[in-house]
Amino acid sequence: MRFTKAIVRTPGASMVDGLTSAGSGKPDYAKALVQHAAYIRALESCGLRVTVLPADEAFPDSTFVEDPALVTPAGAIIMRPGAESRRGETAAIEQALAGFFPNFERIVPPGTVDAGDIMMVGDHYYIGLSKRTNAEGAAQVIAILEAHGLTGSTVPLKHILHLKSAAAYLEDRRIVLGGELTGRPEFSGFDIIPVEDDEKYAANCLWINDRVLVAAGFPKMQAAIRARGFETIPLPMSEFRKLDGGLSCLSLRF
Ligand code: CIR
Repeated sequence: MRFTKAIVRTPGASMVDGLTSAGSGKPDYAKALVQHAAYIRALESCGLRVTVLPADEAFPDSTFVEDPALVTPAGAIIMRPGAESRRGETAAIEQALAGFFPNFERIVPPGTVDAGDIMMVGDHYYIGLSKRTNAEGAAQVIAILEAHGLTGSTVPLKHILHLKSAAAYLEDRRIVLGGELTGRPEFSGFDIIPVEDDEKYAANCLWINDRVLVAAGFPKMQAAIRARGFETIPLPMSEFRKLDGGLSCLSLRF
């Protein structure tokens, strides 16, 4: 598969009030803007045309555009975010996607889903059951996928925020797995690239058109991905990490 487009949203100054469990302090907004700009340049260097949405101060976590929508080759699904403070992000993301997708499916109550819990593996979608994504929401996603000839299955999670906090699919059956996902039977048929415990954060890397964006400062992860023949693009992510955000969270790719 090849991606041609991406949507991102500039972080707002209100990001300092974003949700977090990291316990590493508030992000430095000026630094976050610089890191975000580098992220956009990296997407462009992978051949993507990037739509940059303006900061939305009303929603401190709105720079994490991956969560409020799932974009599949069969169309877009508007999520119902698990965190109350993020629910209102969906209206603006739907508006942004309307330029690219003619109609939408929607997750409805009592379902909740953050698309950071959804990992696309070809025509199959793994859906993490987390504090944000409940079984009802996952069942709705699977029903929508199946109506379009795609499939989905669930992966119960214990501690991580989202499925993709600890996993990334690098195409051709290669999958990066760390933390509580290490050794999980759901992924036994894959070519696993393990993440060492002291580099857990780096599991959230991002395959784009045969290059892989990797958080800077994780040399073992970078070496492991390079050893598979990929060119890697290291990106500083410290300020988004303070909000539990990773590389995939910052864009919608299609
Ligand atoms: C949140 O807790 O919702 C944000 N602070 C971080 C979201 C990260 N998104 C992702 O992993 N897909």
